Amino acid sequence: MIDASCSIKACAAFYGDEADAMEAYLKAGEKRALELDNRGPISFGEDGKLCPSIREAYSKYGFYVFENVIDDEELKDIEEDLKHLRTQFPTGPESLTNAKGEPAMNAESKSLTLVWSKPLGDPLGGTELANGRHQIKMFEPEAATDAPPAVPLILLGSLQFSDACLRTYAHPELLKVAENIHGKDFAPFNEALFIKEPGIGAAVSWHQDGVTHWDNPDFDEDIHGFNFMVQVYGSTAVNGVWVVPGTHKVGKIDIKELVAEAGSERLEGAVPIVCNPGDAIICNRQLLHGSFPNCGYEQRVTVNFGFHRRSSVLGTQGGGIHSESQVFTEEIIQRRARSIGYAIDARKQKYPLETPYSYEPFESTNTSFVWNEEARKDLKDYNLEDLSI
Ligand SMILES: O=C(O)CCC(=O)C(=O)O
Repeated sequence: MIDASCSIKACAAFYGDEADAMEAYLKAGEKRALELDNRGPISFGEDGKLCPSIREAYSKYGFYVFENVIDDEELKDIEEDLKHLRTQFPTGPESLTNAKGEPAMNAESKSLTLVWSKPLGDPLGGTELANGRHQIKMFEPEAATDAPPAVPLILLGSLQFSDACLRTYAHPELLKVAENIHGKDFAPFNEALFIKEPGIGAAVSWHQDGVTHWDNPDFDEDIHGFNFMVQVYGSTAVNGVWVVPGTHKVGKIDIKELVAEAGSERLEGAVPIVCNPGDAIICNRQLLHGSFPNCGYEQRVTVNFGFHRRSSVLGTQGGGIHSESQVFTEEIIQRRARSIGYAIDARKQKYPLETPYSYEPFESTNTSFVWNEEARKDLKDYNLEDLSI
């Protein structure tokens, strides 16, 4: 595991009078996280079912760390792709060109593609953005004077910008996990990168992701789906997502009350997701989670992609966070699922010896996809139809 002890000290120092409390919180959380019985390789029984102990631990805690999912070759592929993608970023939130003055990767996008923040800021906390689900503002430490004025925190619709992320999206074992949790006709949700550079990476205030089904009479722990969080550089107590285990089962949480009870944003019982490069976390979208600004020395980039149970989205009025609110019809879901079809073929082209995942909604309708230049055009702005619930 990454040794984050220097980062923990450095991070705590940003918290002034509360430095000691922050250091103790980070250390205790890291220790508790490593004591949980919710990590190990992805494992299926002969019947193709996810190993029951994994399913039980995921259900108990609301997250599970799948270790060593992405091998070194694929990790390198992602790293190189992301390195290139960075050179295509606009120079700032208002810019349409990259550092070389060329059109930025999102210059012609109609959909929202980049969420920016001031360095070490918390752009969503305490605002009405995203349906006000980030109820409190996290402490925003002072970044170094030479930090850039704005830093990218979230890149949305990532599959149209990174072939490597597209290929990882079709990782056969991860899609088999999705099938186990949500059934063979599981539906997509959205895809994003979370970018947390050391010394500048912004916070994502405590929140639960779901917005539409809290009062649904059929409410259950899986009704708002889950995200896979593939870690490119690993994840630590300082730069990682923190979660409050078990909160995915209790309904909508009053976060302000929890903060008042804790006396600070250091929520009681929370643990960081601590893991190595190449690990992939499954994280329930109802789980209370968030991340502190990255005041440490290690970077984190999460390749995020989520899936839903089809019945959670079919006929549902979208939550309007990741896309304009509309009722999700079978046609919209099928069209949005082309990302899965293109990804499976893109992966097949790169890893011809691997057995590709077979997605039942395409098999049963005899639908096939080829990843080529036409397909690339077809994926442009695909995230306008993210199945946001
Ligand atoms: O990666 C992070 O810091 C936050 C992730 C998150 O909030 C999410 O995936 O919903």
